[in-house]
Amino acid sequence: MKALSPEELEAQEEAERIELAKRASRLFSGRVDFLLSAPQLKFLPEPTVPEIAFCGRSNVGKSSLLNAITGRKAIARASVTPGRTQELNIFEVGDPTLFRLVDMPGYGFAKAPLKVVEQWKKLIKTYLRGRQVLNRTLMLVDARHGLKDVDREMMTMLDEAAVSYRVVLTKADKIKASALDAVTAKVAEEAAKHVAAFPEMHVTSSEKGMGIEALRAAVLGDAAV
Ligand SMILES: Nc1nc2c(ncn2[C@@H]2O[C@H](COP(=O)(O)OP(=O)(O)O)[C@@H](O)[C@H]2O)c(=O)[nH]1
Ligand SMILES: [Mg+2]
Repeated sequence: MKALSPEELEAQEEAERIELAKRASRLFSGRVDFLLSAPQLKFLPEPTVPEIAFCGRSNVGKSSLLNAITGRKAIARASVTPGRTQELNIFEVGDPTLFRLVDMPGYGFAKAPLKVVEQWKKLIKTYLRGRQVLNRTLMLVDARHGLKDVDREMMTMLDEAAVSYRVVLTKADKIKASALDAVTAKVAEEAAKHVAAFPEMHVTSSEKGMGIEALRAAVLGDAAV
């Protein structure tokens, strides 16, 4: 077989990217259903298909991003009470189910009692370490705030569990382009020091649809189905 020239290789990669984006858009406009809420690991479904988890601080925009990726208005019920959801919410994509999306409980809300925080950490740690079908995690970071210590702690937890993750900046529409560039560079620089973090960053706005198409394709690629 003849080796491809750099130009041919690039064209081929571009064609693959477009194909993946098309497939992702088709898939997400098909069946996406809420399956269950698991307050404890024993309530999780059988690990029969790959899972992609969404994690981040309360109010970072997890539910909104899930809605945007799946193109639904309220599948993940963008919550009004920060930190109320202390459960793993599972969604299924495809018919028959090809993979699952897992909305993880948010962290970093100020008023949570220590006991709740400890329970949260235990649930998340056990899930991250033990879930063999977990293919990738999306680590959401509010573009206005950048990384907080609770995010760093989460990233270290992911590093230790050897779960690779994509850093996704959310609410990009809320700040100026120059500020967004600065935050993106700063977060990317710090993410580069985490072994399990992807070098590629995602800058998104669920509100404006920015970065959603690319993230959708990335999620499908990560699910590897
Ligand atoms: N302007 C803007 N607001 C957003 C965006 N994503 C989420 N929000 C708002 O941020 C708040 C928290 O969002 P939610 O998805 O419930 O966060 P969660 O707690 O992480 O699930 C809600 O008021 C959303 O409307 C975004 O991309 N742009
Ligand atoms: Mg939510």
